[in-house]
Amino acid sequence: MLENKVAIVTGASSGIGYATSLALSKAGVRVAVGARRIDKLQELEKQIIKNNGGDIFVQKLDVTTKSDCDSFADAVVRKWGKVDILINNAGLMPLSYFVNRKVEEWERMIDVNIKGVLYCTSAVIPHMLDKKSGHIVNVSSVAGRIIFAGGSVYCATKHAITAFSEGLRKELSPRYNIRVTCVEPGAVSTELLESITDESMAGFIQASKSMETLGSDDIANAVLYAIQAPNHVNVNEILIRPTAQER
Ligand code: NJP
Repeated sequence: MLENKVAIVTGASSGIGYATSLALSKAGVRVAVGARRIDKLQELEKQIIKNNGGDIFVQKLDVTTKSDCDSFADAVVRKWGKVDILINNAGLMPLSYFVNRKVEEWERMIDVNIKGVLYCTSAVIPHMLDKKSGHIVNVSSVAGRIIFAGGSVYCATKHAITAFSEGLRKELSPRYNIRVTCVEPGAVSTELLESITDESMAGFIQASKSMETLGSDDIANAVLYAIQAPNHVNVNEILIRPTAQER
């Protein structure tokens, strides 16, 4: 049922975005992948072509630049005539204690984790409204549900995405047949921890690394579950933790 659907995946150059792009392509979806590291996207392109000869569109995308998001969506529509699915996945998590005043990192999180999601959603909305169908998947976090010390700003950005997803659902699903899913992963083994520069988070990093975490494929499967559901089924929220994770 996903054959020939068109999906945009942001932050597709590593981790969850990379795995989700592969999984979507395997299911027959034409994937348009965006991120800043074009070399990584080209590796993904090679892998998709080698694995299943799937259709893929690669374009550099910085989600903090609204014009980049608009031109990405426009290019996809020019190529394939539509956008069925948007996976708002790009994000970063430079955790820090607030007293350490890592202002530039707060700003980057707000720009990527919140504004990037708004810009990309805004870029695809006109195309989905036109055909009265679509599916927007926002990758939030368990940090969009709970709050922990050292995560005040990250948790704030992810709470914003959880709230935005529910607002969007209320506005778009009943009126325009556009489904909205908020995926909230716990610890997943990816490059995400590498953005942490605050040395006082060493204990958090150690604890995360010593636990049996989820793999990116586990989240890709959750995304597939939501988008494969029949059109009358709106899977709104998926919270998924490693069994070993308490918080
Ligand atoms: O992390 P990572 P994940 N414009 O670092 C991209 C959430 N999450 O897969 O631009 C465009 O491997 C970056 O691409 P590049 C998390 O909050 C995770 O774990 O080339 N893209 C890369 O592809 C995030 O929302 C865990 O550097 C930008 C991607 O983002 C999502 O999962 C737990 C960009 C990050 O890939 C994927 O993260 C959780 C920009 N300006 C939530 N800036 C977890 N891993 O434990 C960054 O609760 N990217």
